[in-house]
Amino acid sequence: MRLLSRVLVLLALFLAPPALAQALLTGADMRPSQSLDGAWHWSVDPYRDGKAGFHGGMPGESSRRWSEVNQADALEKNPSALYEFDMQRSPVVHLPGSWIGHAAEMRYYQGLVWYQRNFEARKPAPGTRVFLRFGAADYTADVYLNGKSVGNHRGGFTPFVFDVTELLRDGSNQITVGVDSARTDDDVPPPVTDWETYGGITRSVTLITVPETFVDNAWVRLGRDGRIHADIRIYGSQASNRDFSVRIPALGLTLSGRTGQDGQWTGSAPAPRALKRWSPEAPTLYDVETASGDDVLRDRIGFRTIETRGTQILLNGKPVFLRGISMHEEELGNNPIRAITPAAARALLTEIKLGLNGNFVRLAHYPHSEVMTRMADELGLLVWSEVPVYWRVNWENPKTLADARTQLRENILRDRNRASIALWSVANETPVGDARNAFLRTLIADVRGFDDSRLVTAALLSKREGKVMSIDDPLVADLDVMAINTYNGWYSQDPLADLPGFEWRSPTDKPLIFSEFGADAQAGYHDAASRPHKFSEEFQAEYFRQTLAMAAKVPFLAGMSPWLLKDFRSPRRQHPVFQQGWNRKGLISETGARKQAFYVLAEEYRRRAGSNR
Ligand code: GCB
Repeated sequence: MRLLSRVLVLLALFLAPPALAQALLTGADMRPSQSLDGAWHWSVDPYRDGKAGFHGGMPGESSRRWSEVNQADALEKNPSALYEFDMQRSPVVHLPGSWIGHAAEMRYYQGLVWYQRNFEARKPAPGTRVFLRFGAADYTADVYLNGKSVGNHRGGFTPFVFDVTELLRDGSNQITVGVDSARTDDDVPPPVTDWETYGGITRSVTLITVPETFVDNAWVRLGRDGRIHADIRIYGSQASNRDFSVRIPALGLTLSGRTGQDGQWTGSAPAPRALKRWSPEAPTLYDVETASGDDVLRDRIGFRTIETRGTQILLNGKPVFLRGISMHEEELGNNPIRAITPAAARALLTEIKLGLNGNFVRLAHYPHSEVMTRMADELGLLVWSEVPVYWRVNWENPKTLADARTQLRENILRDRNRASIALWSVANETPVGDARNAFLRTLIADVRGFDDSRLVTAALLSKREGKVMSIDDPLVADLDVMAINTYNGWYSQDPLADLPGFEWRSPTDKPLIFSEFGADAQAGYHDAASRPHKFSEEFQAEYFRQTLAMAAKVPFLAGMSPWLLKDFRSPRRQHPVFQQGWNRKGLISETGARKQAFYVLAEEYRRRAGSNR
C-alpha cells in the first residue's frame, strides 16, 4: 500500500504542470484591463451538443462544432446557415454570477451552459501581448475567441489566462465560453459537499494588454529575518538578463537587479526603519511597483511576519490569539449567486471585524474571490485560505492529485502578496490512510515550495473516548498548526452542560485551532425552555457558551473559526421547517439578522481582545 501510494505520487509529479513555465497573470487583478463583465447571452446545453456534436460525436460526423464558429459572421455571410443554438438571439444575463440566478429552473442544474458576447477591441499593436483572464469559472471552462478554441481550465475557484494576441481583431470580436459544473468522484472537490455548487462564470472576465516582455509573479514580502524579500519572474523573448526594479515609494526603497537566463531573480534588502508593519489593528498597505522595460506591475502590499513558537502563533513576533469565524463565498441576500463585489465583501468582513471583535476569518472550503482577500488586507483580518480537498477525495488517482496541485498553485500564486493570509490549508475532514497521507504530504511540500513565509495547516478530525478528545492524525507531524473541526453537542446528544468537562489532549507542542464548531439555529425561532430544542436561537447560544467554556480550558489553543458567519445555501440541508435548503449554522441569517449566539461570541472576543489570549 505504502509503495502504491509512493508510485502514485511520483506519477502525479509528472502529470502536474511545470511550476511557472508559462505566465499565469494570477496576481494581475490590478493591471489596467478591458472588462468583459456585463451582458452575455446564455443557453443551457444538457446533452453537450456544442462540445460533442449533434450526434454526440458519431463516426463520420463533422468535427466542427457550432461553438467553433463566429456565428455573427457566419449568419451575415450565409443566409442558409442553421444554428439552433443561436447564441446571438439567446437571452441575456449580467455576469459575473452563477446561473442559479438566471432562471428559476436553473437552481439545481448541473451540466453545461454556454455564454457568448461580442465586444469591440483593437488588433494588438506590435510588441504587445493580450491575455484573456477569468477570475474563476465553476467547474470546467472551454473558451473560444472568434470561433477558435483558446483552451480550457478545470477547477472552480482560481484564476486562469489565455494568450489571445493572435486571435483578436480590429472591431467586433466574439467570445464563447462553455462552463460545465458537473463533477465526478475524481474531481476536487468531489460532487458531494455541504455547499451550493454555483456553476457559471462567477468572477470577472478581463482583457489585459502587456508589453511582449513583461513582469509576472512579483512576490514581495517581509522575511522572518527582518529583510524585504522579492522573487521576480519576467516572461517573453527578452526575459533573460533583463533589468528590473521593485520600488516602494512611501518607504524610499528600491531593489533592482538583472534576471538570470531563466528570467528569474531573487534577492532582499534590509527593511527600512520607517516600515509600519501590517496587523489587524493597523492594516498598513504600501504601493509597490515592479518595473522592467515598458512594463509596470502594481500592487498594494502589507508587511508582517507570521510564525509559531511552541503552542503559540506569533504575528510580528508577538503571540496572537486568532479570534475568527468561518464563511462560505456567498453574498448577503435571499438569493445569492456568488457575486462578490467589494461592497459585498466589505459588508461580510465588517461583521467579523467590528460586529464580532474578530481578527481572523477562515475562507472555507475553497479559494474565495481575490476581491475578498484584498478586502481582508484592507480591513485588517488574518485569513485561512484553502483548496477544496474535502471529505472523500479519490486519493489513489494521480489526475486528482494533479488537479489539487494546480488549484493550490494558482491560489498561492494569486495571493502570495496578501498580508492577511496567515495559513494555507490543504484539506478539510479527510479520513486517515496511507494514500490520503501521501496525497496531502505532496500538497504540503508544494505549499512550502511556493511560500515558506506562512504556516501550513489542515482541518482534521479528532478521536473521542468518553470525554477525552485526542488528535491522533499522523499528518500533525507535517503541519505547522493543528486544526480540528468538532461538533460535540450538535451531532452528538451530549447535554450542553457537559461540554466544558471535555478534556483535549495533544500529541505535540504545536498550536491548535478549532477550525469549526457550530449548531444550526433558525433566526427568529425561540425556545424559552430550560433545555431548549435544537434549531432554536437559545440552543445555539447555549452551545456557543458551553463550547467556548471548553475552549478556554485548552492551554494549547491558539485560535478558532467557529462554523460560521452566515447561513448558506446547501442542497443537502432539507429540514422542512428550519432549513429548506440552507445550512443554518450562521451567527447571522442569510439576510444579516444577528442571532443570539452572535452576541455570545462577540462578547468572548471582546474579552479575549483585551487579554490577547
Ligand atoms: C463540517 C464541514 C462543513 C459543514 C459543517 C456542518 O465539518 O467541514 O463543510 O458545513 O461541518 O454544518 O456540518
